[in-house]
Amino acid sequence: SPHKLAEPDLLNLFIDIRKALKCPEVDLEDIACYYFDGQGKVIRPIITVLMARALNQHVSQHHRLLRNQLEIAKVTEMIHTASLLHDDVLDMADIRRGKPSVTLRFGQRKSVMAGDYILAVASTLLARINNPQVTIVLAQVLADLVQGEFMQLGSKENENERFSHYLDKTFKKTASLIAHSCQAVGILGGADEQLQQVCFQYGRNVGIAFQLVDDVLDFVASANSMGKPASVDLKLGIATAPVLFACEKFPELNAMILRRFSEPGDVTFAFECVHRSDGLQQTKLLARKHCLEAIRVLDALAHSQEKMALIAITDKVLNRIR
Ligand code: 2DE
Ligand code: MG
Ligand code: MG
Ligand code: MG
Ligand code: MG
Repeated sequence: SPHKLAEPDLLNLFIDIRKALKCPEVDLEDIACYYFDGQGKVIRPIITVLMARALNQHVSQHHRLLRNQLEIAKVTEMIHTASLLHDDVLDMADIRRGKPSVTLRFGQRKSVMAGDYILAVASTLLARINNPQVTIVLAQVLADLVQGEFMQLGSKENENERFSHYLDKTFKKTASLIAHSCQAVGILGGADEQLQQVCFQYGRNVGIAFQLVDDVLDFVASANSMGKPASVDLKLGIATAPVLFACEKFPELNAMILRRFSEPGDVTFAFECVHRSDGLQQTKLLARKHCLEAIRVLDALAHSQEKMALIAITDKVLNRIR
């Protein structure tokens, strides 16, 4: 399985991250380390490591994972975790990975600062890689995360622009990190521009599929199964793909999207519409299309076990329940 194949490379991932986060301010260190407890899915580091190995097979005679490529796996998990510390403040989410979120346990201010601290340490690890192109690529991720989060605060007035706005936002808030992490290991492995694009497009498509599934799970899964709050997107005023698809059958939703489901009954009504339309199936179908595209771009890579694992990951992304 993809997990088993990447495991030997990732054995020390959390130990190394926790080591990097050590600091004299013990509370800060503890809070920053709170999610580096081995309970996460580690999907980003797994993809990063598998991409590095699949790619190296193609461009070098050595076929081994380069030390710097493993640093990217660390940096990517740290950026992801920092974004969760901030995300749970913005979303007022009190559980994450089945335990009290940092913001619930330690308060909003400490959650924001610990997120900042993780980013600060991650930027040191990134700088030590000493490759300007890699730094630029991952700095772009930070800008994308904030832009994506900002885009989510408003809705497009024009109904025709709404879906492309949603996809653009989805790339920025979720897919950019995976896409650019894949590109970064490509750069470090010596991939030319064309091969870097293969890495990037695989990550972009898997990342978009991942968030599409996240947005479906928000409607169908329980908080218990996901380890984080369920049915929250509408309450936060966010119209995700299932709602946008449901608009075709229930045009009344358009007004509610614009007012961000702020009037009494809006959330319940929209929830019903999603379940009475084919919005969830259409969203899953779109996720499947992105996974097929991710598999297609891998055609450019030489055969390897790791490439097969990258293909298998698309199934895990589509069928995940948490
Ligand atoms: C997760 O979406 C969103 C991730 C991006 C968060 C980015 C922020 C900008 P969800 P879940 C907060 C600042 C962060 C930086 C620069 C690190 O759907 O369902 O809310 O897991 O995720 O809560
Ligand atoms: Mg959230
Ligand atoms: Mg959020
Ligand atoms: Mg979500
Ligand atoms: Mg998530």
